[in-house]
Amino acid sequence: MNDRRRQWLDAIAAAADEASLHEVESRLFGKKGEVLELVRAVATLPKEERPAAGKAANLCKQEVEQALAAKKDELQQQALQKELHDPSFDPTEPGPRPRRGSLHPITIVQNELIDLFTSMGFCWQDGPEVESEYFNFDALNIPGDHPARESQDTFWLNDRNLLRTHTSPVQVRTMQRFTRQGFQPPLKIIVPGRCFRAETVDKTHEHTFYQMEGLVVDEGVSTANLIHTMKTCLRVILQREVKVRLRPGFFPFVEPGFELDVNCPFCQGKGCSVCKQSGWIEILPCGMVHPNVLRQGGLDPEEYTGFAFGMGLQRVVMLRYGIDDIRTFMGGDLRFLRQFPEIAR
Ligand code: FA5
Repeated sequence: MNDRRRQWLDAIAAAADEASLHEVESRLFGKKGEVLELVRAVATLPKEERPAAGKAANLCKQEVEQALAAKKDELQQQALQKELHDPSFDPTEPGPRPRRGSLHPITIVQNELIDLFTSMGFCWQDGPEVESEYFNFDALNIPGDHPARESQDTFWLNDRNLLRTHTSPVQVRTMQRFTRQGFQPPLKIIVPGRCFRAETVDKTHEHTFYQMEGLVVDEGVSTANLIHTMKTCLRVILQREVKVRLRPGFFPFVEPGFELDVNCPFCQGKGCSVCKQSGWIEILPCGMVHPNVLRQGGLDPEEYTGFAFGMGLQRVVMLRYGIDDIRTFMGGDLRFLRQFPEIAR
């Protein structure tokens, strides 16, 4: 054992740098390391020899371990000294800068939409996330027993307030404030914001998600205005020319109501797994503002008409970047977030 101990200590002493020391360490202490084999071999000796041999093997192991640790220290110090005395090394130079982080993709698209709509004369409005039953449902022409209330599974709070299920309540809030202050249309607003529904989370549904509401009220506003605005918005956000189609859709606060579909950008309408072979992706519920909603807002539906839309922001972001699972947005995985451009310095 003494010979081998000597050999091991010599091998440690002879290591010229950290890499070769690491090699020696693996040879001695790796899975089939020589030092560990020595300790294990004690068990194969006759019973009466084991205590003495075990003690000697452990002492030897300790000595080799200590020599290894001391050599590691020495080599690290040497490497540091070498670096410090390298004439090209400037200790006053700033270290590598930490990443500044990137905006969340929902924020990126939300900001672009705000820029786009404000450039078209829309004004950005906000509203409370804890909303009253009146603004979330009643003011939007959704009667108490209407099944539409159930289709948006609501997180109720104990005082008949709720977590808003959509951004549409800000339509009536804004119209009321606007008319109370004595203004008359045109009125053009967008409302980006967080919404909440008691939904089972899956690839396309979250309990907390983002919408962007839009509302335009003026004399003579028509479906043609709605289609033009939506096409412009989708072209800018999806960064390509888009074909759209309107299908009837039911929402009590619009009449007529539509589901606006966009020609599938992944297959150019030929049919693929993303669009479920239909060639179209449902992206934007919208419609002409219901007369009762205009009345709730203090406006005369004989005089004014309007359109409204409620875009699911995550869905637009998923289409834009080809993301196929909504849960990645809030999953907290930095590898996902780092794919988006770093914030400029
Ligand atoms: C509404 O919320 C209506 N307020 C939209 C509207 C506004 C219609 C104005 C007409 C006029 P809907 O429940 O379909 O509609 O939701 C709108 C969009 O929000 C959906 O197309 C979808 O993109 C998104 N959305 C709805 N529920 C979820 C959810 N659980 N997770 C993620 N996105 C959702």
